Amino acid sequence: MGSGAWLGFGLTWASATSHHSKQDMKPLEGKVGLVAGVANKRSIAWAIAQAWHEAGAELVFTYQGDRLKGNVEQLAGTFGEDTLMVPCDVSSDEEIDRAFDAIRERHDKLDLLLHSIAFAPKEALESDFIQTSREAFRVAHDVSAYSLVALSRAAAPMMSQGGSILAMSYYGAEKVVPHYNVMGVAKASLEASTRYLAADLGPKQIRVNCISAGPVNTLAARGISGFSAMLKHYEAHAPLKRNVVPEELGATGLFLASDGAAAITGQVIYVDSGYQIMGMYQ
Ligand code: NAD
Ligand code: 0WE
Repeated sequence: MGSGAWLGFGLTWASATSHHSKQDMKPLEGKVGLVAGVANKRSIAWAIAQAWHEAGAELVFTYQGDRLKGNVEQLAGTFGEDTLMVPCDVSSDEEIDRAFDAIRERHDKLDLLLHSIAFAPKEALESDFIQTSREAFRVAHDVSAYSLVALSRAAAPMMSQGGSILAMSYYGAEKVVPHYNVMGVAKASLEASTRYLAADLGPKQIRVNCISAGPVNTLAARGISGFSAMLKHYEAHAPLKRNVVPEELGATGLFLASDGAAAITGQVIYVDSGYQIMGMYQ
């Protein structure tokens, strides 16, 4: 009989014998997570942070710069006044080093890392892909893909009990999506980086996965011309005939961080109402 077997008095064996049994614990109790990419309450990073927090994780937040400091303080502050928030522009090695110095001062280990960061210069998302400048290509790949490698390298030595690294991708990594352009190429690099990192870090029981999300109305999506048409397109053509909601990205982010996903690494999990399976539209 398992340790969770019914004993007949409203108690399981585990809860009768321990105040902190595994059965009573939230799935991420005792875990420490780093969340990179909260800009505001609509951010996908915030949805996943809320799911991780509700599951019992203690979270640290990094933000891009002073412009977003207030937003992150207001949101993450609701998790407790002592929640650690550190600036980290991921295009700077020095800022990444400084951020991890601050994290090591507070925490002696890390279990979870969320990378929810992307940027390409606006003009690269407006003209044809063939017009992409050397500089726009460099910036898109630096901020949106290389940063996962850099953050993983900094985080891994703190993940001494294993860990889960999660990054956000999009369908434009594998198929041409008009105007997504160099961001699609950078997402392809992010997904390939996920596989190579998973291979490097697997022996340390650190898992690395991507969620490929359907379109969500966030700051990064706002101002993309034709974005509301894209939401309508998914509603019309995705198998589930609706768009994804941020809570669903939170739930999958929690699953991938939890023991339920203990043997899943190097994968891209689609949270897109099934859109990715379609080859022609009905
Ligand atoms: P968002 O604008 O809320 O988040 C993007 C984040 O990237 C912001 O917090 C911004 O500060 C950060 N960032 C950009 N450049 C940075 C830098 N140099 N250093 C540090 N941080 C930097 O938008 P979002 O939609 O939540 O985007 C989060 C992730 O989800 C991105 O990787 C995006 O590609 C991905 N994604 C978004 C959608 C969508 O439709 N919104 C769909 C699939 C995947
Ligand atoms: O990854 C993204 C968008 C990321 C993004 C957004 C911006 C807007 C502001 C990266 N760089 C910038 N640069 C800016 O100056 N998504 C998955 C959302 C998105 O963006 C699109 C999409 C979708 C979906 C752009 C064109 C077509 C589809």
